[in-house]
Amino acid sequence: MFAKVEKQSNGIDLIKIDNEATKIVFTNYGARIVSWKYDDNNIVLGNVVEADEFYRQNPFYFGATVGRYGGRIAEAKFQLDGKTYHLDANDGKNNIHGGLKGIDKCYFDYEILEQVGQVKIVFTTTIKQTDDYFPGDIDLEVIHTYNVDHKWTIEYKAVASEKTIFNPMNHVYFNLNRDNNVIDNHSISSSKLNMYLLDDNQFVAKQDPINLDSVFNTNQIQFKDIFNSVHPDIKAQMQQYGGIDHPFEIGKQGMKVENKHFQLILETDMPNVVIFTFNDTSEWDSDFNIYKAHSGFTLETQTIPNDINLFGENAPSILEANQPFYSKTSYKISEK
Ligand code: G6D
Repeated sequence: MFAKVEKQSNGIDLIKIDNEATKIVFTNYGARIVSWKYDDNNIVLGNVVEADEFYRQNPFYFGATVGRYGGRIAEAKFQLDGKTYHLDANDGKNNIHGGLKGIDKCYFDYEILEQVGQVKIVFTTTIKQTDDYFPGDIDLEVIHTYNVDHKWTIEYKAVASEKTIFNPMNHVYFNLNRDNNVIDNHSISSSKLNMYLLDDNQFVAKQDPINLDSVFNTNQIQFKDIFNSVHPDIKAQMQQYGGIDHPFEIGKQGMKVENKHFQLILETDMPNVVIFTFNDTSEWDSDFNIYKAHSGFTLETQTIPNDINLFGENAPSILEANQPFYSKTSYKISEK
């Protein structure tokens, strides 16, 4: 296993890791994953051109580290300790993915550590309250590790200078199909698969999620079963959103996504996973936008979006001043 750095223009470096059957590429721009291949199969979207110009202009956040707050925040505001914070409204009147100066657009410093059986890239930056209008600055490390078992692990380590909210995640889109055709045929499973319903503004409506295993009477559910469900609540959500863009509660052991050829195992210590099936691809007017709806799916490990407005002082995303934050998520790919 080895890593090599390829310099691009615009200050973008590509860090390419070769592990025989699989190859994975990261960049300092947004501490993001650029490409992941199993033999010649693209496992993630956004890897058609491994070059700088592609990643700088892309509204889908391909592979980016997203934050400081991963999900939407209603009306771009929240209260903490009696003070109201006003954020960038970059999704209609809401805030999404950390706002206009989210960390997906940040150039991270980095160090590569080649270790026995793995390569580690430690990306560092400071998130400034003067950039994103959340309280406090945050010293952040995003550590990507790739190992001989074709397992990609992301660790987040952070310390905030003031009490704030912090909910980082990675916005990679997967597609395990060899022909990269739509992901409707992929199935998901976990010891628990509960889906939260959304209101008309894309926020969690009811705090009791639907148990999908009992709706579908199986513990292996294909995306197309959900897209075409006749269950009245699920059907209404699919009609409204064109697919899945919902927070899930999964079992402690993580979840599995598979098709005929590959399986992907997700493990995380975050409380929820937002699955987004890339429902509307028309937003990006570019020759690079070759994607149709359902070309990929995300597994965004985070708290329930808008938790600060839903749960107030009990929101899991609250981070106290000078207290270390640590979180870990991994994705392991294997051929069947
Ligand atoms: C996130 O949940 C959101 C989507 O609604 C958004 O369109 C996408 O990021 C870019 O997954």
